[in-house]
Amino acid sequence: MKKCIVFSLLFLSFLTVFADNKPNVVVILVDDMGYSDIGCYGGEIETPNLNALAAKGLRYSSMYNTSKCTTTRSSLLMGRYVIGPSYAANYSHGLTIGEVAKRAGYRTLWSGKNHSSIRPPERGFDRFYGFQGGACNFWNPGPSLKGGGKFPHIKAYEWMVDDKWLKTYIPEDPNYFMTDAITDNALAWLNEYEKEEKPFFLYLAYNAPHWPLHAPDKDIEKYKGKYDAGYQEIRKTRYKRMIDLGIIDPKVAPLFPEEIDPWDSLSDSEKKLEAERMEVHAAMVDNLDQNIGRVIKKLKEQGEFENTLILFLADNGASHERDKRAFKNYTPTGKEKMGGVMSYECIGKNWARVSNTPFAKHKVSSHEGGVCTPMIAHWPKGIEGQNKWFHEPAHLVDILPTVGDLLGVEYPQEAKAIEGVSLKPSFSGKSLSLRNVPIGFNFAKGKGVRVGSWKLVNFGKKDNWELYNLAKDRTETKNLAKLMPEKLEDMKKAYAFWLAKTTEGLNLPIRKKK
Ligand SMILES: [Ca+2]
Repeated sequence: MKKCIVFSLLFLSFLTVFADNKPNVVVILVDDMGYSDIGCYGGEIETPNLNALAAKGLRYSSMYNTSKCTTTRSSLLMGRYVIGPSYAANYSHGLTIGEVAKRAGYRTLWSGKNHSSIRPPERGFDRFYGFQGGACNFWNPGPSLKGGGKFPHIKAYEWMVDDKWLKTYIPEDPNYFMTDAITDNALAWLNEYEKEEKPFFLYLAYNAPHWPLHAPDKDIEKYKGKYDAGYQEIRKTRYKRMIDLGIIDPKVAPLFPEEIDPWDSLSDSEKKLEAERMEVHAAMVDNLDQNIGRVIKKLKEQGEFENTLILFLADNGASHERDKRAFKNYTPTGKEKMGGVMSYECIGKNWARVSNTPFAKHKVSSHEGGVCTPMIAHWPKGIEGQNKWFHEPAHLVDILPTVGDLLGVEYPQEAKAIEGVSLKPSFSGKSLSLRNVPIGFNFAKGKGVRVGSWKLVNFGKKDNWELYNLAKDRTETKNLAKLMPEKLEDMKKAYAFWLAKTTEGLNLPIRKKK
């Protein structure tokens, strides 16, 4: 540890000289969003700000997460694979991404969702606004309406607001909307630290478009009628748009068999409700894009945009969860305003599979629809070229080593080794370094490993592995397990190796399910 401290002190002494060259870093993580929801990945949802970042930056076609909120968010924090279903993690084995940035003398800021068991101010973050848990009512995360009254509040999580921990949080502002509030806090910090010499690391951890489906009326209004054509038509249209935009090659990425209920089997009232659900989902993504636009505007006003690395990605694929409208002790009357504080809606499995077009499955699956996320990297001073794609597989455990690499922080050897590799070579179109452990997946029923173009995957079946060559079959449509038994065995060994490396020496505490 002494070496590291000496190194850090030496590094800090040079920091003032090199401060101008060090980029700011903004990591934007969104929640339960499908691979093709945003415009620059083929979606019909209006996302002009993200599209502009993509047009001037770099898009990743095979970026992976862990298929679930809490494990993704913990993996991003620690630069290691945190696996499920026990939500077990050990945060004492190394540095958080905030601690890495802090070692480089950065101002470290985190606004939004946590969903790990650490407390951000104790683990490298100067400032934190947000909540410790998973899902919230976007209009009011507290346990009751202001002034009292029942409503679908999910769970009252611990919050930090204005640098104080609160057991629950009922906002004073009658117009409070969480996506806006997460941005407001981040912008206030950027104003507060504008004159400061040191660069900043900002983690914008949004919880949209996770259920419940909540959005401002003006944003929902834009999407009225847009989903009336139903699951099959919207999915086909998306797929065609992805081909037309050159995002996928239909020869190697056929549309995965749909596994979706026929739209025509729904009654008129069911169709209306289903279409409205997707309208609000679209509004939530649109609203996210508007908020990201506010951050971009601020960076431009402050003259920081050119030397800020912005990474945008999702924590898992679109969610199939909770098709039913009733929630715990709250049963809706059916008259609640869609998207409002009293409503509790989810897109459900059918729309989730549309959101994840052209891939298979959804959140918690290790198939591509669960684990593959869009990712945009934008950094005019650090990324060569514009409107580029990077096709090698990468995983969000790579983000911490990327930040360490860019900021010049040596990861302490005493700590459990990080498992990702730096993404910096991708910024100039070069291959990533060879990995010590392959990219792997394990959450509940989902298991998998990716080595080169090969992927082994299983969803809930005992030793019933599927094998795919993603170079020829990007959408996992041709299972080669029976045709290629030797390859299958090799990949099973790779998965076992990954699982052993991921868990070794951590003495993971197992959190019992309540
Ligand atoms: Ca999530």
